[in-house]
Amino acid sequence: MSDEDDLDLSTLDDDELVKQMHDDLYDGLKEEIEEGVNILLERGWTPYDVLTQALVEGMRIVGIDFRDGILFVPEVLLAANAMKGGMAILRPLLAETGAPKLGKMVIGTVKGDIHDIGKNLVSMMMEGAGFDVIDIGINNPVENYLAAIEEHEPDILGMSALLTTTMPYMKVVIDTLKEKGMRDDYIVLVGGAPLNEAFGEAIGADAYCRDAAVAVETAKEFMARKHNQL
Ligand code: B1M
Repeated sequence: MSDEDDLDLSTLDDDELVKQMHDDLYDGLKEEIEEGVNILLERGWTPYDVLTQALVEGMRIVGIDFRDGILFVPEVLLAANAMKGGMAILRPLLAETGAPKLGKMVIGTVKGDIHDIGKNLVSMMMEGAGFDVIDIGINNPVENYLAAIEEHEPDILGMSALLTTTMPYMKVVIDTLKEKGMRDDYIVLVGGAPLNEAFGEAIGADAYCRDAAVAVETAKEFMARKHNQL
């Protein structure tokens, strides 16, 4: 057993614990991440602060070393699994606001893309802000989006893409909506690390959302405009 295994997370102060959680996320230690999340919550941290400062920041560090060839897919998968363990604890807390329902969103990651952490985070934050969210998962061809919007009749269609090779597929979905004369029935919001505002505009989305908090604000703004038009 290494020293690391013996470490009692509850003896660390907040800063040390958050740093340790970044290391534990890097090492894919799901149980330790879950324990760290619980300790921070017990210390009075808000779920949002735990999410952004401990988990999202930890994943940002993982992303840098993945990009630089220091970490590989198996390790990153373990890190993602640990992150999801922490997110599972936070999800009900973020959704627990009791806010009145603001609208409905269907969201999914586009075809060819299996990244889902960012999308899940957006779903959590949208739920927390009072939206009904129907998450159709990863690797979605246009047919899946069409089926989901037909079934659930959302106000908002959200799409996520993390790869430069999959982000153009968002345009396929939007163009299909246009062909079917349905484009203007939905607020289309897009997001994902390789996107930017210009891309969102070029493909005909209503808005590009840099992160989950921006997605919530943007969704609220568009819903307010929609209600004013009715
Ligand atoms: Co992948 N991967 N990955 N990966 N992966 C990236 C995206 C990459 C940038 C890493 C790198 O090289 N630096 C790179 C893409 C390069 C490029 O396209 N230019 C990459 C690559 C290359 C790959 C593979 C091709 C690797 C391989 O197989 N050789 C492969 C592709 C698989 C596929 O999809 N077909 C692959 C696989 C994987 C794993 C499976 C190992 C794992 C995913 C696990 C999972 O998601 N369940 C993984 C991970 C974890 C990453 C990184 C490290 C982290 C992504 C993440 O979860 N970030 C990523 C590096 C990076 O992004 N810097 C990387 C944390 C998350 C909270 O942020 O997803 O950006 P993000 O979401 C944010 C915002 O973008 C926004 O809000 C979120 C919350 O604030 N947002 C939205 C996202 N979606 C939104 C939707 C909205 C609104 C806002 O709708 C309204």
